[in-house]
Amino acid sequence: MIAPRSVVFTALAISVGALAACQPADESENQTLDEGAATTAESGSGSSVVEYIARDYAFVGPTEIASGWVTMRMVNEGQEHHFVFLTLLPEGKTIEDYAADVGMAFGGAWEALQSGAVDKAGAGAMIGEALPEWYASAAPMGGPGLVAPGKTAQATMRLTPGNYVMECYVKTADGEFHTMLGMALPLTVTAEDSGGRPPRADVDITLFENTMAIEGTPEAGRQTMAVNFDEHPEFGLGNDVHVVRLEEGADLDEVVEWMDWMNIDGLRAPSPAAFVGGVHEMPSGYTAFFTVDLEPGRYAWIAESGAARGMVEEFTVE
Ligand SMILES: [Cu+2]
Repeated sequence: MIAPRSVVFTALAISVGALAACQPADESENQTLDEGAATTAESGSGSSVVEYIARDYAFVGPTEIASGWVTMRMVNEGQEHHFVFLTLLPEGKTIEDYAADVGMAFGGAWEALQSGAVDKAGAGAMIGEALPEWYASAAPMGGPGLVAPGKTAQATMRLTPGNYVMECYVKTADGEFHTMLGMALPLTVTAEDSGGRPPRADVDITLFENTMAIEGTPEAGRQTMAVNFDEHPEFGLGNDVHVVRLEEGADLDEVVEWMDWMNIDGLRAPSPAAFVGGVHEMPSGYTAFFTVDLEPGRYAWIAESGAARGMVEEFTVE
């Protein structure tokens, strides 16, 4: 049984049918990674690595950064899981417009879901109706994935200049989106190039039409994954990849259920397992990277609402 299309989108990731129209003209450059350069994310100029601290509930860090390859590192000093979801706003739109128009659309649907007034399909339809037309020209631009308290998430993206919103829409135990409690920060990406280079990847992941193709086996220690976004969704956005550690007795089905914010307990504290990082979705044709520290044990690659559609795969680190 295939869920109605309106159900399957991640929060703040709906109705971006015109995504192709807002991709940068030099998008093809992005696909040519410099395989010969034995660089790491850290070896570019200082400005290519930007650090944020996530607290319950705020991001602390720069609100203006250089463009090009940028490594965003987020130290989670809070008591709950956090992430950064980056949205490139259309010209002339601000974080205030985003909060008022987009935040309200999701907030309203979430209230209706919680009260039982609508099911997930109904909530999806509500969001579709409430979102402003301009949101179709916004673009998801990655950002470090879910990470447990005390851990650091790191993702590397190629960012074009413009006005962005950084946000975390994990929910508190009371069911409030962190976004609404202060985890939304305006970010200006300037025309100045960061001088950063894409890192070399240990594992290559390609997302295509709700599938996850994984090449390579992660080893213990620091590992970098390349994520190729090859999806061409007709409506809505593509998927993302997060890494969750499965301690003895962890129930992967429970984690899958948790990944969908439209579930009452979805993305809501406490999380059923500890995440170690990942990267959020980008437009089709982009490649992003994320770096994680892996200890021997059982893990899974998992997408957000895509998890329920089978975008989840266990792996073991020896
Ligand atoms: Cu958060």
